[in-house]
Amino acid sequence: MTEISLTHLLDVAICAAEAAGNHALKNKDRRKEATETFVHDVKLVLDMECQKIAEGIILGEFPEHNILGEEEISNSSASPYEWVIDPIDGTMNYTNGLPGWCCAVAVRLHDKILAGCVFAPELGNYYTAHIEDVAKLNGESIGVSDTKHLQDSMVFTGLSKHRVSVREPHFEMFNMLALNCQKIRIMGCAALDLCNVASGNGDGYFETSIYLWDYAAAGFIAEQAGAVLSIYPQKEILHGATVLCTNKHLIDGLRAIYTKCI
Ligand code: LIP
Repeated sequence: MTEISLTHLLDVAICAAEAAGNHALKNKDRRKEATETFVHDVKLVLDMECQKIAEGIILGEFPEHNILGEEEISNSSASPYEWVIDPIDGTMNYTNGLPGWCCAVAVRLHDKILAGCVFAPELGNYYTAHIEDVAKLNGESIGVSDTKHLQDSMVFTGLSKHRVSVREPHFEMFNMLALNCQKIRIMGCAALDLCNVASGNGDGYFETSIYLWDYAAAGFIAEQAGAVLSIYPQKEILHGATVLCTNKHLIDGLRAIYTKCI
């Protein structure tokens, strides 16, 4: 198997995220076209269109690679390379005309992420990293905050689309975060929350019942920016997990909250 350079992989991730993100941006007038509506979620026509655009870029360059996307999975090949795609993360923000959405593309080799890009079209932000380079925002190096105490921290979180009752663990986690952190924020886009942690525009991220495609690229970018990323898989949700991400000072505090709530 020929070795693919990290810069080549990252360039393709950027191209794929950019093409998908720009398609969603150009078609905002169609942002309400839904294929399915759920109690706490929506599936958009543009979700699938953007997934296909990202896939087309990737498979055009690497036809033998595998794809794991929010809208589609194609893992027929024996290739150890897999591209993880969230065509529109922050779907409900996008469909409601809010700017906090993005397209996230990561590539992993034998389940280890090598490169990733998160493109937020309405913010004009490209978050990028590969395994041998630091995390960057629009080409400039970024790093996590140095906040040392939870009571001085701002932590991003979310309420899962799977929430069915107030006894769900994430409501208890939400309460614990609200009591122990200076501020919590629900911005509705896991990938941008993690990128905000990476750039120091917030101190931590903590969410349960979140999917691999939501956090793969952005969690990797946060790690390359100096964050500690803890993933706790949830067996009851395929590709679902509880995800914690913060700087080295706050990780024990967030882990303690998680341990109390599970
Ligand atoms: C969203 C996540 C967000 C979470 C929402 C939803 P989507 O992903 O980014 O953090 O709280 O429930 O899962 O559905 O917009 O791709």
